[in-house]
Amino acid sequence: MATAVKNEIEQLDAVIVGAGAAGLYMLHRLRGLGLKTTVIEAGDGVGGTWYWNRYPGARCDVTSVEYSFSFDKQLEQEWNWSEMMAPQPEIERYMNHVADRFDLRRDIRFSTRVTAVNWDDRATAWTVATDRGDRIEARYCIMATGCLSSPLKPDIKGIDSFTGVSVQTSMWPREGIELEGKRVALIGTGSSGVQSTPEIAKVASHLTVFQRTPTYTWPSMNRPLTAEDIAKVKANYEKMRQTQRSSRVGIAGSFGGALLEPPTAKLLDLPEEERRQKLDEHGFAVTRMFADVATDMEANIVAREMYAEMVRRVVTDPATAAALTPSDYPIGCKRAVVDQDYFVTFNRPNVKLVDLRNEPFEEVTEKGIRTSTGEYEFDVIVYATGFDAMTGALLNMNIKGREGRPLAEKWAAGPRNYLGLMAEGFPNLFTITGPGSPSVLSNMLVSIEQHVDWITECLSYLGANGKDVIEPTLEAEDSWVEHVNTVADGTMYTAPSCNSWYLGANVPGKTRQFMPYVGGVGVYRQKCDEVVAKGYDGFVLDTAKEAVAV
Ligand code: NA7
Repeated sequence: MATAVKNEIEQLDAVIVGAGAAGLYMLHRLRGLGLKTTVIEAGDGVGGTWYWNRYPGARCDVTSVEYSFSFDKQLEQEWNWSEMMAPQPEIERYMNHVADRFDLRRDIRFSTRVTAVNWDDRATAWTVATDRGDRIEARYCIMATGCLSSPLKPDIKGIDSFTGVSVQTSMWPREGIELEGKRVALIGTGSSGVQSTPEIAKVASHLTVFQRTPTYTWPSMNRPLTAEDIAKVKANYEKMRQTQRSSRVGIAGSFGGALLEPPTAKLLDLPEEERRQKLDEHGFAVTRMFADVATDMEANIVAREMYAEMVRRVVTDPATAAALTPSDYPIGCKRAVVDQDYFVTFNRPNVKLVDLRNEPFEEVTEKGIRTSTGEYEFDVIVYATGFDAMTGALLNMNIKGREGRPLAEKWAAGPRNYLGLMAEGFPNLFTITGPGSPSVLSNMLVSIEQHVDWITECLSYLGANGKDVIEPTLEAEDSWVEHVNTVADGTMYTAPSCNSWYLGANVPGKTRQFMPYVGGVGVYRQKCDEVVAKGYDGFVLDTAKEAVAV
């Protein structure tokens, strides 16, 4: 695509990258401060995750009423969620409603990608360049780029030679993909693969699921919301929001939607007979009902056996059931997947599981996929192969801080920052739900609002105190990184047998480091607030340098 080159440098107060939930709310708040702001968005619409991930079955795993903005009481009252866990089109509609309601679109540059972000010490500002020729100088730069927004396409030999339709779940076209009556391959059994499997199986003539690692997935409690449910929620929003903000994962447990606080009972305390009874009574959910499953490997192994028993109860073919059962990593290592009818789908005559551990890929061919046992022919190949999580989008933007130091260099051995919000050497650059914050371990909307509010208060404080620059000290950053690592140690998230995108383990060559903050949403909020109460403890606040004549 030819790009227009604009010579002049635009002068603004702030640039926000990304028009998902974080970018939209950030823009709204910065307007409130009177800052001249632009949002740069790669897509041609708003919604971020909910703009890109249009695959069949895409659905939020948090209760819709809780996965919503709290900043405007009228917005809360006028929007009606139709299901307990909203499907992608409904969340995308909600994001569009927010954009229109607060008149946000006029400050968003759509279909535009950031190509470089450079700190200019003399100007005390960031220069942001885009693929459409924009050059913007702004004092503040806010990355609202999301945690799961840099898609990974697997490195399989011959991947471009397939003559049918190839599609990634995270780049599903708005006009959809014709799957009716087609022979479909699905690669990947994380959340995206698990959610799309039952939906594709319903319409495809045949679905072949290629699995490298089986997944722990729990049945969703989704159901339509009644008028009574909605009325109850609307009468109680305020209390629900308070509970969310001080909770562990940003969820208040509306309609029993999630475990509000960790369980306390121990699985190992239960005699065998009672374990059986609990399994009969609660099914898969039993494996998430006991405290020691998250902390004691012995309990975790017992829970895994119970999980395997449940898979055997649902999946009729014993070999398929065995292949679908995780065995070599603990429950609680990866993000819990929530599904609707995943395992039972493998009982359909038009669905086949290929276990890549027994039958590895050899190549993608013109007609389909060849494994070590033969060639399968397809009309469509769907890649549900995940993301370069948490750091991918940030590192792809070519960010250079003080003295031209690339963020990629600073983070070569894993992300380092203070409070997940700012990194030393990168003044006035904020990351919303960055690594080192609860982010993906929480209800994202709650964590997004907390970060946006914190940043807004910070910029307002700088203005009120005649300051122009904020940057964390190296000491504050080091001690935060150490704290993030310490709280993750000893959890199932960092067990030696655990390989997750939280650890960067899904990206070849990425340093193994647990990226989100396990300490909990409430605890984290308190820590951020304490930093503010102590006059931005751990940060250096400064005034802009005089511009030097060239
Ligand atoms: P995930 O959870 O990272 O899942 C990606 C899946 O793709 C996973 O099963 C991978 O297997 C598989 N994969 C990746 N590369 C390959 C290759 N080369 N061959 C075979 N299989 C492969 O991404 P999702 O999009 O499903 O979910 C991400 C988050 O979005 C999710 O946690 C929710 O928070 C929403 P592996 O496990 O690496 O063996």
